[in-house]
Amino acid sequence: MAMQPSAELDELGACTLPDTGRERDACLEINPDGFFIRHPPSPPLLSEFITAEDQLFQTIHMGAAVVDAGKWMLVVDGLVRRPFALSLPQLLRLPRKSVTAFHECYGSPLKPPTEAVWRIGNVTWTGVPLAHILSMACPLPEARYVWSEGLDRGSFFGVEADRYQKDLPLDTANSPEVLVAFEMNGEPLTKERGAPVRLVVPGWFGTNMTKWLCRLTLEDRRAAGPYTTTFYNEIDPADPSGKRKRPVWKAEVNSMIVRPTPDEVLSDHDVGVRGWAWCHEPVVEVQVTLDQGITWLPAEVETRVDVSWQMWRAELHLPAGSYTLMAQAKSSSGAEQPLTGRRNHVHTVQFQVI
Ligand SMILES: Nc1nc2c(c(=O)[nH]1)N[C@H]1C(S)=C(S)[C@@H](COP(=O)(O)O)O[C@H]1N2
Ligand SMILES: [Mo]
Repeated sequence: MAMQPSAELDELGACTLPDTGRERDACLEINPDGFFIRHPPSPPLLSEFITAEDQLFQTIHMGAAVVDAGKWMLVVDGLVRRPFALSLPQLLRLPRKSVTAFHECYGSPLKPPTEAVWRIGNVTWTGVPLAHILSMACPLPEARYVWSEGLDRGSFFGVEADRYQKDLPLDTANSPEVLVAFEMNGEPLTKERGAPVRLVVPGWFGTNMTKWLCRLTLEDRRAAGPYTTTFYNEIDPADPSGKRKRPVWKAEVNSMIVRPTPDEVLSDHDVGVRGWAWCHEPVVEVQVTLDQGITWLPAEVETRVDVSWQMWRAELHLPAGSYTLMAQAKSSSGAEQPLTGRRNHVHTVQFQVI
């Protein structure tokens, strides 16, 4: 029989709350300080299903938190009946699971989302389902959002913040694939990935996956910090008035071409085209064109594993010539990549057959 949530907390020896803000004492320093991006390798180099740690992009707004794992704790509070704090050994005793998911950065929150940035990879995360942790706290009926806080602080393009803070609607927070994660690809998180613990929200843009996680607070409204207000709200491309904003939450349908590589010269007339496609929901169709979209040929799309990216392939027989290849993915609700002008527009690769 499943243990009652509070019995599980007692069994773990989880403590009642520390004084407000004491969880932040686990941050020893911010080092290096300031904005940092590790750019991803170009699409042809992302040919493996699982992206290795050293091939996966990194995005850090204010600086990397250096965390003392011995002092680290996760506070769960707000609109709950049983607020509590867990140490790292206590977290590691909870039931864990692994989820394979694409990992995508939305791109700069300072620029309009008109260009493709290819900050993408696909990895396996291991952690405790967030739903499990939330259920131990017995959320009150008025709770609607989970606010998450990171131990980092500082400034990002002139905007000061005393913490990185994001929010998730409670129904998303309770989906079984959302994790309070401590491993990536079977290894403990590195400092830059958010060690010792980060949030992972498969299918949602990376910005929602708070690194150096230290606090989860249940609230009845959205969070009001810079990372949920000033940054990471965009004009909803589906709004006919072009004014309505929406949070940068679910990743849109997208794809990229891995083979042929840009400007490749192929002597074989049988050309194998390969790429990845991904979306918060499964990708059901990919088509390719060699004539700017006048005629499209279907590609074969692999089934998704958890929330992974999906390989697609097309075998073409081509006479000698110069080619411009484009690929377009469609997701299960019928969303398609736009042809131009948007961060997820179709990828184009030019190559030659001789
Ligand atoms: N605490 C904290 N979490 C954060 C960030 C950050 O700056 N601070 N950057 C976010 C952004 S924009 C992205 S895309 C992902 C990147 O995760 P990665 O660096 O492990 O690839 O982390 C997110 N989580
Ligand atoms: Mo990002």
